[in-house]
Amino acid sequence: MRPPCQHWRLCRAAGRFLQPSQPLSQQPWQRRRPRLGNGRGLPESRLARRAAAVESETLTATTGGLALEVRDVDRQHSRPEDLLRFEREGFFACPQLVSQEEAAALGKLLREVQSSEECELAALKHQVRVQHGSRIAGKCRDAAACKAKLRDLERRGEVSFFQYFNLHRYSDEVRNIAMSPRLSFWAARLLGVPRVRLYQDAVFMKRPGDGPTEWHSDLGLAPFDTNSFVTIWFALTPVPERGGSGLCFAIGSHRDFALSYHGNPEEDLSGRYEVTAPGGMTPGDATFHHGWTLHSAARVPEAEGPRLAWAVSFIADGARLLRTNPGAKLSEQEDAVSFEAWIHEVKGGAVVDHPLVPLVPEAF
Ligand SMILES: O=C(O)CCC(=O)C(=O)O
Repeated sequence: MRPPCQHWRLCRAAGRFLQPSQPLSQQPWQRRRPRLGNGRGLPESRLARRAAAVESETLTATTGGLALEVRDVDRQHSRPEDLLRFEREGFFACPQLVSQEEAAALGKLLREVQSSEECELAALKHQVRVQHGSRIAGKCRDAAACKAKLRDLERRGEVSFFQYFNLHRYSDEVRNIAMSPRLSFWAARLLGVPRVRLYQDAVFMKRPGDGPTEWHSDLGLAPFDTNSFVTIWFALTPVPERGGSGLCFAIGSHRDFALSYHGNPEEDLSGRYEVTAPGGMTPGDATFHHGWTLHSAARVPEAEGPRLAWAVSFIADGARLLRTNPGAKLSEQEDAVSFEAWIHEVKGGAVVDHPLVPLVPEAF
């Protein structure tokens, strides 16, 4: 039996799903994940050059000693009945998608990259942008200025958790892992498509005292006219069976077409879905969720250390950009960092074929 996960009621507002414990007018309209400054991390030209170089090179998937090839167990665990479950429920748990040793190496690599001055500053700016808006974030030139903007919020326990977006744009090693055969095998299998593109990755660091992850679905924050979007979420630190901060899922919410068709944006969705969490996780365990699946995560208990997770999101190759002014529509979304650098180079309604949304080499 799946353990119930009932820490929040669900409510729908303007397409987002938030904690109704706050008055609706004060809802952040986001999952309160910080956004990265200007969304680029690196200068655009450097980014594009790096992206193009990696796309044209053959990926060996052996990065820093970490080889994420497709294993027999991956094929065995992606039988038609497993894929059907994902299709019906909108998520799927995959114990040891990477082994504990691989998870330790991955965690070490990600921590190294995220702790670079460049990434730390980007994460801090993102946090300021989420909490104070882009105008104020734009004025924060360095880490000290960002921290000063966050200090009072932190004192009041109002800082949400830290996010380090798109580390694959800073590190070829991270990029090779995000685009490895094992991850793309699963992404393509679950979506039922021949090829996928890497859209974004993010390390989510939630410390005791940080906020919860509010109910949301990833596709609501992304500029694609597609339903083919999947996220792989890795635990990099243990998630305890009870009181942990793994993801909770609203079962079947990704195919609740009646809600988007007939629903009322202010509706309280409590009781509409069965809500579940895969329970305790050890580093290397992963969950996959569909782009429309509503998900959330609790705060980290005071007695614990920071919870680290890495999420990698893919879209089907061939997915199109939203037709009408997607940049403007989504520019205040917290995931804008993942598309700001390239969205103006793709026409509305066109197939997304851009080096910053790289096509993953076929893995199987
Ligand atoms: O790790 C979290 O708490 C949030 C993760 C999330 O929202 C996602 O992977 O889409």
